[in-house]
Order: sequence, then structure tokens, then C-alpha cells
Amino acid sequence: MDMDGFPDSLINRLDRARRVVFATGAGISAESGVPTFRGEGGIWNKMRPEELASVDGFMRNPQLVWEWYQHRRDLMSRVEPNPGHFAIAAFEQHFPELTVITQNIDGLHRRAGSSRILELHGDISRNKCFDCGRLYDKEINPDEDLPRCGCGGMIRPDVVWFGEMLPHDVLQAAFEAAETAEIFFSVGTSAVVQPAASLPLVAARRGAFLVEVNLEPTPLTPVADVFLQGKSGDILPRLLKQFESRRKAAPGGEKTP
Ligand code: BJW
Ligand code: ZN
Repeated sequence: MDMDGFPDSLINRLDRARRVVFATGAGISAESGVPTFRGEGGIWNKMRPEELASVDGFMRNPQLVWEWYQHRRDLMSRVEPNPGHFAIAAFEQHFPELTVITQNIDGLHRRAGSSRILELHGDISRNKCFDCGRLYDKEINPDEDLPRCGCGGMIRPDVVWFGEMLPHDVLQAAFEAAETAEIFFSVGTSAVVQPAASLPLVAARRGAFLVEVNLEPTPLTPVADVFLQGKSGDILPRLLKQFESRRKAAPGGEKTP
């Protein structure tokens, strides 16, 4: 252990790593003011996911679902990335290959400056046609008649609901990144929603060093090599700092076996 409390095993691994994955969930954006789904203050404590985040729910009551998404879209457009997002973006310059795999739809990794980002569950700033998939940017006012696509299909947010497939190419790239990662960070996710929850397990099976950052233990915790309990916006910047000061003290250290 070092005085900042991060295990030497983790710093040593980071020092040698070339391929790193940060897989993030709602928790990383909590400190930006975006509510999480599960856990303390989670959305699903008050709302029913099957009503708001499923195809059936949308078909039953598109107006309600649009109200919810328009509300969250407004909120997400007003918030800013936090030190957790910025630390991940800064880690990029230290590794030849760093991939961010996120379940979030808020665009905050992009706004923090990360460059290789795989968005598993879509992007709330986009709309698409239910039937033909055509993308639409225009704002939806849930109080008015909902617009339709030229093909007659309903317009919906470009996000992935329960029971829907994830975007194929994005998911494939995510599994490839997990399979080849030397260090895999799981940050701020309850690690229960599939198939995202399989990624760290795939990485670990292929030999990746698994690091979890969360306020509380999850089903992944027993599998993790290191569990860092606390806020991602606190832990990740401290980890970055300790890692960077190690690099300064021993430049080129990353090349020693
Ligand atoms: C902090 C913090 C701080 C707080 N610092 N930490 C196999 C077995 C069982 C079920 C299934 C299965 N395969 C598929 C399923 C069904 C389903 C599923 O997994 N259900 C489970 C709930 C059981 N999966 C699907 O349907 C997926 N599709 C699919 O599998 O297709 C193939 C298929 C089709 C048909 C049948 C079968 C298979 C699609 C999943 C889509 C998920 N969609 C949502 C909504 C997206 C759009 C939107 O945002 O509106 O995605 S649901 C919601 O959950 C959202 C999130 O991305 C996702 C994950 O949540 P996340 O990010 O983990 O957040 P939380 O809130 O759960 O956790 C936050 C964590 O942060 C907590 O742990 C806190 O402690 C922590 N935290 N503050 C650090 N400051
Ligand atoms: Zn269409």
C-alpha cells in the first residue's frame, strides 16, 4: 500500500499496461447531478422500468415515455462532466489503447474529452424512427401530437430499452476490447444489466486485472482483483495523480517487465 491507499499491485499493473478499458455506468455521472437507476436515490425506486424503458411501455403510453425522456434530456443538457470523467480522459495519454465502454446515454465522456467511446445503450440527444431507424435531431414536445417519420413509423429516443438488442457493431467492439484488456475498470455500475455485465467477466477470464470503483459492493465485487469503495469523482483523480507521480519518478518505468 502507498500512502494514498491504492494497492501497489494496481499501480504496478497500470505501469505496465498498454490496453486499458474503463466500463462505466450511471454512478460515474451521479456527481454531475444525473440520477442513477438503482441504489440510493435511484430512479427505479419510484418508477417502473418496464413502463418507461421498454418497447411495450412506449407502445402503451408514448406520451408518458416521451415526457420522461424529454425531462432527462433537459437535465443532461444542463449538467457538466465531473472529475471522474476528466480523470478517465486524462488516463488516455498514458496508454496506447484506452477504450471507454459506457452504459450511459448522457454524452459526458465525450464532453470530458475521451476519444474512443463505445456507447452501449445509445445517446439521449438523438431520436430515431422505430421502423426504419432513420435518425432525427429535432426536439420532441410531449404535450403536442408526437411527430412521425416519413415512413409512418413512430419517433423514439435513440436508446436501448429492456428486451432490445444493443447496437451490434458497438457491442462487438466492446467484447473485443474486453477480451484484449490488460486492466479492466468497472466504474459506477450495479453490474446487473446484461449484456454489459458480462464484459468484466469476459475480461477477467482472459486474464485482465479487474478493478471495481463503486460506492457499494455489487455482484461483481467478489470477482474483482481490487475493489475501490467510494465516489468515482474522488477515487479516479487520486489514482491518476498517484500513477502520474510514479511515472515522473521513474520515467520509462512502463517498459520494464
Ligand atoms: C457510484 C456513485 C459514485 C452511485 N461513484 N459509484 C440474462 C439474464 C437475465 C436477464 C437478461 C439476460 N439478458 C438480457 C436480459 C434482460 C435485460 C437485463 O439484463 N435485465 C436485468 C435487469 C436482469 N437486458 C436487456 O434487455 C438488454 N438487451 C438484451 O439483452 O438483448 C438481448 C435479448 C433480447 C430479448 C430477450 C433476451 C435478450 C438491454 C438492456 C437495456 C438497458 N436499458 C437501460 C435504459 C437505457 C436508456 C435510458 O437511460 O433511459 O439502461 S436500463 C438502465 O440500466 C440503463 C443503464 O444503462 C442500465 C445499467 O444501469 P447502471 O449504469 O449499472 O446504473 P445503476 O443505477 O444500476 O447503478 C449505479 C451504480 O453506481 C450503483 O451500484 C451505485 O452504488 C453506484 N454509484 N454513485 C461510484 N459517485
Ligand atoms: Zn421511418
